[in-house]
Amino acid sequence: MSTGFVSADHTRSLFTEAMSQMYRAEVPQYRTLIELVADVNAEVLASDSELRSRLTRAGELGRIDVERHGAIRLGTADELHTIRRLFAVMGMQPVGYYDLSVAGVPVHSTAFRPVDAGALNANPFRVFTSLLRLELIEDEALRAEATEILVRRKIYTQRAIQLIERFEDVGGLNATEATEFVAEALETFRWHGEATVSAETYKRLHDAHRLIADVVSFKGPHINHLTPRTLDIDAVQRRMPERGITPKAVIEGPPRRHCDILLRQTSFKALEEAIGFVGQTGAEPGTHTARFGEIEQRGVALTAKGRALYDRLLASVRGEVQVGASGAKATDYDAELATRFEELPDNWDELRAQELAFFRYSATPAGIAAAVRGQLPADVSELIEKGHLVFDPIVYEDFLPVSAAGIFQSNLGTDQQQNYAMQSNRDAFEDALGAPVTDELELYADQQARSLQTAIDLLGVAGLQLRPVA
Ligand code: OOG
Ligand code: NI
Repeated sequence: MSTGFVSADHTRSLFTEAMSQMYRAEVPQYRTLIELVADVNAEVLASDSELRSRLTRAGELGRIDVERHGAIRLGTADELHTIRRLFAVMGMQPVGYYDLSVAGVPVHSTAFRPVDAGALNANPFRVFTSLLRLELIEDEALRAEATEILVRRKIYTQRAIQLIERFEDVGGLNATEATEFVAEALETFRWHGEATVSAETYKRLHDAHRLIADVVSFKGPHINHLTPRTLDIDAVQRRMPERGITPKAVIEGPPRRHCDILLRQTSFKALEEAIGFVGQTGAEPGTHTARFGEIEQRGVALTAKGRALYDRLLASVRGEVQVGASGAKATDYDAELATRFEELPDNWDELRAQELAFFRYSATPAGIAAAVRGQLPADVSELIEKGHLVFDPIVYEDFLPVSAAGIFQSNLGTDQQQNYAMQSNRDAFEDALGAPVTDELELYADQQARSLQTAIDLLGVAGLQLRPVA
């Protein structure tokens, strides 16, 4: 029986498109960036047939052109609670907890995203969502003032709330409601050229931390950047200046490799945007710098073991070479990064055999044919060797806290490196959210295990050792 509901995937796709259109109008450089990324992706796909067939097998090829992540920064627990309900309408759930206060940014965050493979391939739209930690504002009077400003604002339209409630009550939205919901939800993310505070208040908030001013001074959590996925981030980084865009000095994350791992990201400097402050009389408008452009390249998801190795190698490079704000030592950093990462195997077989990364297994037609004749080896590695089983990397769908901090910082200015003594506070975050965040490693492990089980069922191998050991 048809419910008359559209799928959450459909609503999310409509929303992604609407957001992209809005951002295109708001930030002209975004359009330029999208064009550059599309050119580079087309070139890579034309020249790298191995990558093309891998993406095709994974069902990922179709999503690359629409793949985006956005970022927003919220001010209160209530705002975070409602955003969870809003994203749920679009099939997006909170995955992962990121504490950025360790990097001097007074927020903690999660990523709202689809979780199952079908939904991810339909449209993997994700939003890195941060909550300001007001308790990290030292000046008590300023903290109280910021809190008071934030509790007064309403970042969701009344109609958006009604449609969220309708979704929760009946379990879905029809096509008309979904379209209306997208338009209403979009309002929350719109840029507003008028601040809700005076220039003097803005300055005090800004002096405490630029990010505090960005969250507290405005009507809502304007979308801060919208990031396309490229298949060759080095090429895009190199070619940005040809199109009048200046990237940050280094690419965050792992070095360039044959087997891409996790996530590499780069961004270009924030825009300076004109702002009208409350009570402003002079002809000279104020300005605010927050929004920027970013691109990303995604690779295989690492297991806990692989991730520990990644974290150790990255920390050793960062301990050795600090890149200055002007880009000093960027070349040293890149060279050191490449050298240190030689310790992490750069071929798929080793990454799999050493259980450093997650893979999706499938039975080959030859394997299935052989299974009919019986007598397949009951060992994953042997099945792979004989061509009965193949494995493909599972793409990393999440974020990296060190990279995120680097992205935040390059766009906040360099004088803002601050150390917060206070502990991370995941419990408070989840309380505000009204739900626990999902552990991303469990999602990848589950996907790997299920793919292997399906392949084994198809091959009819009994008593097979399930762990993919060497
Ligand atoms: C979020 C920064 C983090 C990423 O891609 O790691 C981020 C922000 O600036 O609000 O977007
Ligand atoms: Ni980002």
